[in-house]
Amino acid sequence: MTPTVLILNGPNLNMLGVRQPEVYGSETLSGIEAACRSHAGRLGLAVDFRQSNHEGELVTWLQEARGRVAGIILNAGAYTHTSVAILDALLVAETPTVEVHLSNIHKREPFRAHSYVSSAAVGMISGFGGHGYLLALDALAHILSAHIVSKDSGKTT
Ligand code: CA2
Repeated sequence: MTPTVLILNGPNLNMLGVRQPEVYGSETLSGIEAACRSHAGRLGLAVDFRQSNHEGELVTWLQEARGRVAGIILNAGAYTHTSVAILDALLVAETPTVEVHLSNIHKREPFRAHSYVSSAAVGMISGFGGHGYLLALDALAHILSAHIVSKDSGKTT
């Protein structure tokens, strides 16, 4: 069965391409979704792509990810910097997670430099615009293939 990657997007990311192109670029979220779907297909992965402006909905989707998806790509938007609830839900999910940000969060206001999500993620990609989602898919494909190899060889990682 084709492994599924859940790609979750937090508040205001539905406004991409409509406002603030100087910060977030001119790509729309549906353009990023289309690029993710074709890149994931090349990597042998399926994509479940979602966006919500509601913290609780993101938490519920992360809880439901446990055992259902092989990996998670998370751009929690502004909740990155505020949400212990999303961090806790990620810990519940126990699924390899790559954190993504369109902008370089270390080059902006100091409050954006701290992420609650990072401590539950395998790693973070920040500052490459929509291309960051494709880099995150590459990273997850690599992690998942390493898992399969280590399971087959009986070795633990
Ligand atoms: O760089 C990122 O991807 C962010 O996660 C985007 C969040 C921001 O709060 C984080 O610090 C970094 C904001 C997403 C808002 O997106 C908009 C897009 C167009 C117009 C207005 C907001």
